[in-house]
Amino acid sequence: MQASSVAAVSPASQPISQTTSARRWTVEEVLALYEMPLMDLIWRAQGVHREHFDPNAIQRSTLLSVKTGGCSEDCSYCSQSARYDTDTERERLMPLDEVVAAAQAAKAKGASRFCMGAAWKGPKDNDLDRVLDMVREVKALGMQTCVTLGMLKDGQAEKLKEAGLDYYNHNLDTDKDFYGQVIKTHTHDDRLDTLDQVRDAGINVCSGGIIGMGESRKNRAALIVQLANLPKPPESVPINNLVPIPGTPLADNPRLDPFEFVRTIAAARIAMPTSWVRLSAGRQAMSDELQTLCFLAGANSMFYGDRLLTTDNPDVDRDDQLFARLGVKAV
Ligand code: SAM
Ligand code: DTB
Ligand code: SF4
Repeated sequence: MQASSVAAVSPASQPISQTTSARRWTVEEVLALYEMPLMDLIWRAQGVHREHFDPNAIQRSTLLSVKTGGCSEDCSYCSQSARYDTDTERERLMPLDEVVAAAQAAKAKGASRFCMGAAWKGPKDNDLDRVLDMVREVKALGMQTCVTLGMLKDGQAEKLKEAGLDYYNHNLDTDKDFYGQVIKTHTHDDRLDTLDQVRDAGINVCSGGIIGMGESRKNRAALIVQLANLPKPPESVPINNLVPIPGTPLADNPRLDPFEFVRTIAAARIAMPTSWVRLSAGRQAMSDELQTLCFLAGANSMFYGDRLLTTDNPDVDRDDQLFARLGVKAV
């Protein structure tokens, strides 16, 4: 097992970027986790979880799509690609005051982090300048800041850091060997390059993936390995269950067994013991009981708010009730 370098409980407000990972995982080792009986796997994941985190605390981030639709990329799952005929309308970059108002509302409802997403291959410098203002203003509200803007060019990560950015979300999304079957307009190596830039700029890394896209269990295990074996594991690891979007190539993909999703959460928890593992897209289609199984398997973060980027998320009342029923506190 990996040696721990953090205190038993790590508050959400404290990035755990000082954590180092000496442990390198192999695909065979993570596959072996997937193949454990589910009860044994959850037991092990919960044990790892309790070594590093308060098991009754869940971090909540609210998402806002600040630039929706019209994206040049061909990601087969995405409602925002200009290449597919989906219900998502193309919109311009949102004005600063509307973004700040949304962040204030999210803070009032109890979100600790505000994550702004843009449907870009990557930001142009003049667009980045406007996002920098958003980061500064949201930070000034006392919230943690996160953006997901696509691939970064030299110097852009440093500007985001100077503006006060806490986290940059950039998912590896799927195993390197499966990537080309889902996305052809950029590569897995392009994603790694941006993650390096974010890391080098001193911004916390948020990187995870999507499951249920037709990948094999081995592909899922390989994705976990590629995340865990980054020079430093991401501080935050979103695990998205595919939200099927009519009009995209993956619209009619067969649904994954929900227990396979739970296994993926558990494998991520065990392979990345000190990372915040986020139960991300797909909660709207999950029962309260399935979400609870994900928390038991080591998920300790989620998106909170009625919308993700272009699709629905459980409304905050349902989430508040679930937290109360479980005796879970938000951090
Ligand atoms: N354009 C930027 C990028 O690709 O990094 C930022 C926005 S993009 C929508 C952020 C992430 O949302 C993707 O990397 C993917 O993991 C997730 N995502 C997008 N559509 C999804 C869907 N239909 N189901 C689950 N996750 C999805
Ligand atoms: C992440 O891993 N999931 C979020 C966030 N990072 C940006 C996005 C989920 C999008 C789900 C589909 C949609 O709403 O468009
Ligand atoms: Fe564009 Fe990001 Fe959607 Fe890919 S996932 S099409 S890069 S918005």
